[in-house]
Amino acid sequence: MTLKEELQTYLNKDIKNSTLKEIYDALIILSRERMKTQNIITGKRKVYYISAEFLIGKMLSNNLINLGIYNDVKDTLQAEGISLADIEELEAEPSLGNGGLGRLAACFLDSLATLKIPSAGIGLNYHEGLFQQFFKDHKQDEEPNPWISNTPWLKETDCHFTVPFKDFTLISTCKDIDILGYNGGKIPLHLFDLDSVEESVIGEGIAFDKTDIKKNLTLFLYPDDSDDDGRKLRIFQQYFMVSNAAQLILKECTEAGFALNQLDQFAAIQINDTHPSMVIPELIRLLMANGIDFDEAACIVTRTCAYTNHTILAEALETWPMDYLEAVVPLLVPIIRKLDALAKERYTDSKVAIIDKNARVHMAHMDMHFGHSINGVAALHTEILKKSELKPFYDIYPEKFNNKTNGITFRRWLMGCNPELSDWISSKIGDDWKKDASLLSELKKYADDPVSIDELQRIKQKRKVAFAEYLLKTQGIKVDPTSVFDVQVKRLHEYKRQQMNALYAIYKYKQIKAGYIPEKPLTMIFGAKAAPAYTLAKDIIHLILCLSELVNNDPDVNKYFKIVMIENYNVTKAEKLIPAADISEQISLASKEASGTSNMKFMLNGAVTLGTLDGANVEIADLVGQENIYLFGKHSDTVIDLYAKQGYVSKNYYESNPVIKDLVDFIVSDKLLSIGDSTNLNRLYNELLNKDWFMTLLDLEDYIHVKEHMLIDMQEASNFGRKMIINIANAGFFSSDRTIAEYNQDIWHV
Ligand code: 26Q
Repeated sequence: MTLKEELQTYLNKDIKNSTLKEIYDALIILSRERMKTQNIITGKRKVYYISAEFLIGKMLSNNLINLGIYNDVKDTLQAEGISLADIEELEAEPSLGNGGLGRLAACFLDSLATLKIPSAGIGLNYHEGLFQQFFKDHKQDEEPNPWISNTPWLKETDCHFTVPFKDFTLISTCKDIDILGYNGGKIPLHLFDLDSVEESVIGEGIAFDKTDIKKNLTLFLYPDDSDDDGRKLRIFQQYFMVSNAAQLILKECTEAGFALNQLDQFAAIQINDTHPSMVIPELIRLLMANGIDFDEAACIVTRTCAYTNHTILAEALETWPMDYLEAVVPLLVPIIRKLDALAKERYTDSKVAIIDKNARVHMAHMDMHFGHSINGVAALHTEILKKSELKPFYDIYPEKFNNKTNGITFRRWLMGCNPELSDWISSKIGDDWKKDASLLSELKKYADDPVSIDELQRIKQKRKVAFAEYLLKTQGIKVDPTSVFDVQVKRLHEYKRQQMNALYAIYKYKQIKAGYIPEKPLTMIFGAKAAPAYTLAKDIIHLILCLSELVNNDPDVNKYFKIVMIENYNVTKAEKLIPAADISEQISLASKEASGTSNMKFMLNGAVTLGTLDGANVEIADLVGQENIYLFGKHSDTVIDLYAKQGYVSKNYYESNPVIKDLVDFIVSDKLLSIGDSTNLNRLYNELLNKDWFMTLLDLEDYIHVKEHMLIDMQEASNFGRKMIINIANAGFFSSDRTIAEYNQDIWHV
């Protein structure tokens, strides 16, 4: 049977007489049937990747790619005048993540399956996920993000566990999503949930009754933790996740024929940041309940668990007050106290204590004492962990520290989102790069070939036209597809310095107003969600939206310059935008961005990085060479030194540099105040002037200078095209297949 015939059997009619929804449904059945025949990847030893987030994105195209029928499906539909892209619109994007850490977990599952490593992901099935972002009055508005009814991939299972909290126990359910490997085979993503959860407890926006745990437990990812109930709810969620994980792992250990004291021979558990850290005491508790004594249980668990750190920001390293733990998970309290006592017996330095003098439990400290591996996510990040942030731990456990530079799956971030570029690469160097990404380096020989450069730029141009159409359709904003697409998309955080980019936008606006018309028009594109309680992040969004209103409606300016903020930036939008980007903005304050992964996606799609020497940008720069990346700003050691000496005073930069003063003052100019809200704009203005904790003004002048230089270079298309090819040719290192192979070799040994 041909694919067309097969589809028509499921449709019960011709493709051309079917609606998009009918074709979508038929494609889902077809994929599911094929997925059923794929074997679950099994073996003697198994990796469990526990994570609060799995930002997996839509699955249909990805599944078709990994089943090896994507092109066949696309061509079959195309022959009937139907675009697969239109069909994809019908699938909801699972809302199970927030940013880099969650998307990394999703890329890792794809690579685990592709490398045929027996493994499973374990997380929670948030019904409303991360909030949906809307813009209203130039501000972020938050709404629930229901996605489950529009995804066909969640499978019911008959797996249930009993989770004991202080005042009640809950019976879990488990929904699975199959993750396919590129060469066949599949692994499960287990998403634990509760049958009693009720959307009806949600009131205005994303507000809800935080105390009704049975109804709210798996409603939202990262519920507001600005009050006690919110913080406790997060502990409820975390414990629910890890207790289910621990019970499942022990059950599978036994079923695989291992005794529980052989757990470390059967399982390798990766703790994705500190959100799943309570799996350590929970496993010890369960092992003890099975007759293993505490000391032995602690040793077994230490050999089984490994911890990944994703951030250097102290405020993101979770610490929980002991009395919260008493109130939510009292069964863990004696175990955590014993672990703390053991650690204190071994090491007297108070900096490495699990429970500090304020009776707060440092989750990462528990991971580092009672896990066998501690890894950072890019070379610079791991070095900073060793030298400063986690130095006391490096001093006692140097052998535990290792680096695993992040990666991305090329199935989604090239073959799926940019099929034309993918085909072009294959036309140059053959198909083998799809299985061995390092082969992309063979593209280097085309870097000076004018025909290849021209072909590549035509592909980029098509993506830009397509994105411009999408933007018009979805947000009613018209942009010039021949303009430079300058893109910064990531969670909104001061350290990522979207505010610095916004100050550049003010600079450009003023330049054009003063008659300095750019040779090539510029479109600045932002996309970011701010945590709902992060006031300053929301002020920055407000500034960007006000600037967008001002610039896009000024007839002197809008022919040459526009500013767009993508509403509700997510994986689906990233897949459309990243292939269309010319400039990849990676402008975090050096030392603060652990790795970044969008930097890798942009590079792979032929955008050139404008960035600081931070996170994985350092490795990108090493790979492509100085002439193929635009670097600016102070280096991480200078920044770390400034923090240590409290040597940065933003006002000095403001007062001594008239250009900087002029740009910052514009935030509270009449022009902007007539568009925006004076409370928000003044707060941001005062912050930049009087605090500016992430040193925006430190690098602003250099940033403007280098960005202007980059824009001038872009006027010479062939020279810039060379840089694009060199970037793609060097992106192979950033395949998550490489990253996962390293985790396996150094940490998991499966
Ligand atoms: C902590 C405490 C209370 C509430 C929330 C949190 C919290 C939530 C999410 C802390 C951290 C996160 C997410 C962090 C994250 O996404 N980190 C990113 O991880 C990527 C993958 O390693 C890196 O590339 C990025 O550099 C890093 O920012």
